[in-house]
Amino acid sequence: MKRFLSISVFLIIFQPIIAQQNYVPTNENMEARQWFQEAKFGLFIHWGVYSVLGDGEWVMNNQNISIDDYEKLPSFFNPIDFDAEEWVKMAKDAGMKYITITSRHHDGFSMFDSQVTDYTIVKKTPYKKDILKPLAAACKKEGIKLFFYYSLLDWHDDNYFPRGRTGTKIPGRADGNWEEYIIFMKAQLTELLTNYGEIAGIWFDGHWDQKEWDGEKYGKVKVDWHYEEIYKLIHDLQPQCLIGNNHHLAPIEGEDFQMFERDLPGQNTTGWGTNASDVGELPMEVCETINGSWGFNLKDNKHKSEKELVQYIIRSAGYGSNLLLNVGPMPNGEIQLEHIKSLEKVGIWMRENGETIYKTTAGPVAPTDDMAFTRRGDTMYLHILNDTKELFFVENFKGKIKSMHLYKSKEKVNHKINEYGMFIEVPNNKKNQIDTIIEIILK
Ligand code: JFZ
Repeated sequence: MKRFLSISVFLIIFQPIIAQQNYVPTNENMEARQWFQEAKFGLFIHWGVYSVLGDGEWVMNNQNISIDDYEKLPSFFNPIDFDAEEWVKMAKDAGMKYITITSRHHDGFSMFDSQVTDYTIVKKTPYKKDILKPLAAACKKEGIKLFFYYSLLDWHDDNYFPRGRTGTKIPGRADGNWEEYIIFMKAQLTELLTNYGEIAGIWFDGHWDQKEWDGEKYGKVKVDWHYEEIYKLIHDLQPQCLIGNNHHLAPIEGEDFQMFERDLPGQNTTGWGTNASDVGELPMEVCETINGSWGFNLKDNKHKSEKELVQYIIRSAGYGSNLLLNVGPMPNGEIQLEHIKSLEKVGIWMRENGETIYKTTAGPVAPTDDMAFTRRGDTMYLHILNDTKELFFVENFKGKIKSMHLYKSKEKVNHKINEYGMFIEVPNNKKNQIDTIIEIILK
């Protein structure tokens, strides 16, 4: 009895996350992972009825807007200037290989035609049209892959109960049934994976809402997310579909890639991010905003510069990771001009230098504030991002070098390797403000 008790106590305290057990990715899935690993750059889109208020996608929680009041928003959402082709072309011209769009965010509003709820863009907005449909068609036409972001957390549905740590002050929420909520999510995921052709991946978010928090650290997860069933459902419907989950933990069985939110892999600069010890073996993706917000924010003018954006692509690639760069379209369906302009500049850089990014893996030395390495076969690219000295030092560099020259101009670069690392001589007038790329061919 005592033994039984301690086992049950153990199970309660360390409630395991039950994952898709004995998951063996199919060949299609392994190929998709390879494609993903090589793609390096994608567009994240946070778009929902919240854009009407111009205060980010968390506005319902942040302003404690009641269920009744928030339900008025869809009637103002009429994105007559939305043009899926334009978005996809913009992404493609920026050098992006895929798009990840919010099909349903924490506000619980479905941006697609769903039969299992009335709270959808088709049934509740004057626009009346599914936006994922034309987006899927445009992506297919342009050879861009499409991922759906899907929120596990829901501030609107009563069946999201027990409620999590967020949205607790939103008036008008009632108690509901968790198992019904799981059935609902599975039905919606089935729709998303049946009605839009091939879907490259599902990007889950919201797991952390159900983690206990004592003000300093997270505790156990309060609910059973049924990941085993959900992940299996997705892989049964579309085996190549890559599953990622923004839970900030080590990968759970059944997942196909690992994401890092506003954080380079394993850095945990936010404090609530992923620890270095939880960085797994799966393909990686870093996500970041183009200004300071995910959803459209009228007052956010902290637009990142071309230098910051390009350098973040390089730093991510230096960890072997993709960058998923976010824009939050406006309620009229347009993307802010500032962001279109930024992406155009990034696209020019990628056309000139993409060879040093796409299809590369992490280099021999981990990135520092001043540099990042990428590598393809015997060719390595040293990206000098921040250099004030004419003699650039790379610590711990080992390896036999056949030749070293500036990328593109092919001018020879002098270097010396000793037991501490490598010294590289780059005259100041040969340096580039954003990135000085040195091509190193190994023996
Ligand atoms: C999540 C979302 O809440 C956010 O709206 C956006 O979609 C982003 C990409 O992902 O952001 C988070 C996730 C977790 C925490 C904070 C923000 N957290 O654990 O504190």
